[in-house]
Amino acid sequence: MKRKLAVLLAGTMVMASLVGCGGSDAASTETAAPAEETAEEAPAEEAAEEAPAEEAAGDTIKVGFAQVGHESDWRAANTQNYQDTFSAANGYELSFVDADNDNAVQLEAVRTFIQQEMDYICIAPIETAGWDTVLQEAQDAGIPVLIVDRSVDADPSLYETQIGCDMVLEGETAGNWLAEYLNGEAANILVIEGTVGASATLGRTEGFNKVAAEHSEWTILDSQSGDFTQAGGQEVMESFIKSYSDFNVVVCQNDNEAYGAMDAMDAAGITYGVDGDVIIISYDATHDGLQYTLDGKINCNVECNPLQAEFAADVIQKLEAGEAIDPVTVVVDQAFVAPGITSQYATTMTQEVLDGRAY
Ligand code: GZL
Ligand code: ZN
Repeated sequence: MKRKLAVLLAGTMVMASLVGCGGSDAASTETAAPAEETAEEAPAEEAAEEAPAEEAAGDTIKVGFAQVGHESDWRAANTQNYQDTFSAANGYELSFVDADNDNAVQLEAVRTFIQQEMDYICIAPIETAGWDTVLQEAQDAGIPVLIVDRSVDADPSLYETQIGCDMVLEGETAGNWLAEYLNGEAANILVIEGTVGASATLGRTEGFNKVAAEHSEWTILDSQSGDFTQAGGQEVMESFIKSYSDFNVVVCQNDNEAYGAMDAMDAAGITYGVDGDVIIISYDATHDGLQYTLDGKINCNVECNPLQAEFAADVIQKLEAGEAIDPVTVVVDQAFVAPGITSQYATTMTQEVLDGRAY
């Protein structure tokens, strides 16, 4: 229980920070916003004195991680990164639950972590909605919660921090690139969205639509959820092909959906990529997604780096030490385009760029 006292005292000073993530770049942190001091600022040394000697020695930290599932290559890289970071060698005991994209399973996993008296709980929320009650239960139990990867539509005082990419900016980047690439030409756009209600889906859609609204020559013909899976991408693309014949842009909200969409277009004899009839925009910039981009099959791929666990570990270490933490850590993104395309919004793919990627 003493650990939790140190934690509660520590969370009084807050700052926002940006962290670099470009796959192969070293993460850099700069303060993005001035520190907000709350009324009862507890000096860090006071909090540290509260921790008894044996805990200060750094015994194992028990972390429960309620992961979205295993729906995509991005998720697999994210899971591996958490398991590598929260290892026994690094002083952690990680309890990991793969919620298999099922909200009820994820909520149950968090409640189990509360019963097991975890020291910290990390949640990558499948959906933004429905979290207030269980977050209150965790807070009542004195267990600090970190919201990671995606975000929740809940009272921010119920969790310590949110770590993840700026999904709205990712959508805007995709839209801005398309406007630059089309240069005034008309676009009939189909969108294969991610999981319904996920902040990644909501943000990418909001950002892209914000740009689309500035282009009367663009029409978004349809958008349906492919649930961030390859099978989902293929199914949605197959139904789109049955309904629409005049589309020239397909936006896939992750690489696995793009692979499915490409399979469906191949089967229908529809060409895509830099030498095809259909422009493909994808998100995630995973290794295979960037290989397709290098091959000219995907025109533009907007990154979201899955290697985020060290930012979560940094927050936990700071809470353990009674230090100030940031309420939001934005994992900075970049974008990539196929060879032959130059863009103010994206890096042109080369084999060297692909070889330099960390995942
Ligand atoms: C993005 C992440 C999304 C990825 C998908 O941060 O939540 O979920 O874009 C993954 O690949 O399924
Ligand atoms: Zn325009």
